[in-house]
Amino acid sequence: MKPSETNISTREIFNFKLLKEKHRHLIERENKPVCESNGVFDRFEFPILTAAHTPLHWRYDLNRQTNPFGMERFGINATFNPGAIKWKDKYLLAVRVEGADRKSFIAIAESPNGFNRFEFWDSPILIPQNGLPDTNVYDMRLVVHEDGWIYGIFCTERKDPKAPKGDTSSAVANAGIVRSKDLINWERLPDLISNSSQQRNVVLHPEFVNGKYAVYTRPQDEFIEVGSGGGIGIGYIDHMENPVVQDEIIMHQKMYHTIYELKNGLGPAPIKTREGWLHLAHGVRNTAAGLRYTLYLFMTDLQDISKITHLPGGYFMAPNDEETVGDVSNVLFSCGWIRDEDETVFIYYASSDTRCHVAVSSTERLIDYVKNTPEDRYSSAESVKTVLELIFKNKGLYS
Ligand code: M1P
Repeated sequence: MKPSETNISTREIFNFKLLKEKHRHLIERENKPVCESNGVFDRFEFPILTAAHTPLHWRYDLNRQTNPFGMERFGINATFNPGAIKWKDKYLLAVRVEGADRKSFIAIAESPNGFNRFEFWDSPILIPQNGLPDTNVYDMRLVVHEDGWIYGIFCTERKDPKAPKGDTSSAVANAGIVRSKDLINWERLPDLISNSSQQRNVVLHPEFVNGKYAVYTRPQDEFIEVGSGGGIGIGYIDHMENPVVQDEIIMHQKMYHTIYELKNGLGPAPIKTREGWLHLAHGVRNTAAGLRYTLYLFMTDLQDISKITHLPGGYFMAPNDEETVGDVSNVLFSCGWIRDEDETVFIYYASSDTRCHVAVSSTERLIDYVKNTPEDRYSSAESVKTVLELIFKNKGLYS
């Protein structure tokens, strides 16, 4: 029977109380780890944040008089690519929230334990504008720097002023910078000044290096294509109030027939361990079905932070089951992780530009992974040799 054939009007069916109960139920849902057979990390049963987790008062006019049909007034399309920090004993994510209008904004969500009951703060962050208004902002990496500020570096996207008439899609990406002491009041600094026409995936290193700020960059020639300059870069800044990147070099180049053949970019700021700085990044390759984004790990030297000391071959994490499908399918992307006091590492990642997940590991497990996973040897024959070495090592240990 169609609703119009019943005697009950939509107005009578709509029930704000029920809507609130369902929303609360979703936020308080249990979330258990799912043991992976690879021994490196454990995923969790459910995504930790989806569009449906966003507060009802962001989406609905909750006044029956002005919203008699109980319509959503502001649609939310997705929640993804969160930055992360532990702050005052709470696990905080700076989430990329994308409206139905395609504009992204950043909102903080908080959990008491790092793996469930993530709940958005009352309102999203209103990022102050500098000279050139942002059209779109996304992918904020949060870093507590040793200078005492919490920095948020994000991508700011604007229409390309050089786009020919009629070209309504060419854009310019750069790194926008804000800082705060309380995550509520944000100061906008000038955008990154570098030699590249575009930058994305810019991440601040948490410590000074020879008295300077160090930034990981990803110079690119075009908005999507990195072109000739691709790779994860590193450069140095004297003062964040005038963020001019000096001495930028590429420390991890994209490479033929690897998981980062087309492009790569750093995820969150690195974690300092006794063995070196642990890095999480994404690598992109092309397939007949479109781009495939996977996550990989590497380690850099404690003294020379531009020197890679360990680079396991292949991906660390790839889209799995439900994760393969979404607005931009076949994508895993990460901007945040938290190393806890007991050395648990919460890895926050998003799947297919749609939803946020967590996987759990530990500093020890990740160090073991980067040190003992064989490197990519760049050909099928060499990969077979890697397998043969393991088979030989295991002789007598199986069956
Ligand atoms: O759609 C996948 C990702 O594409 C961009 O990342 P990158 O520049 O590294 O390719 C970003 O728009 C990112 O937000 C998005 O998840």
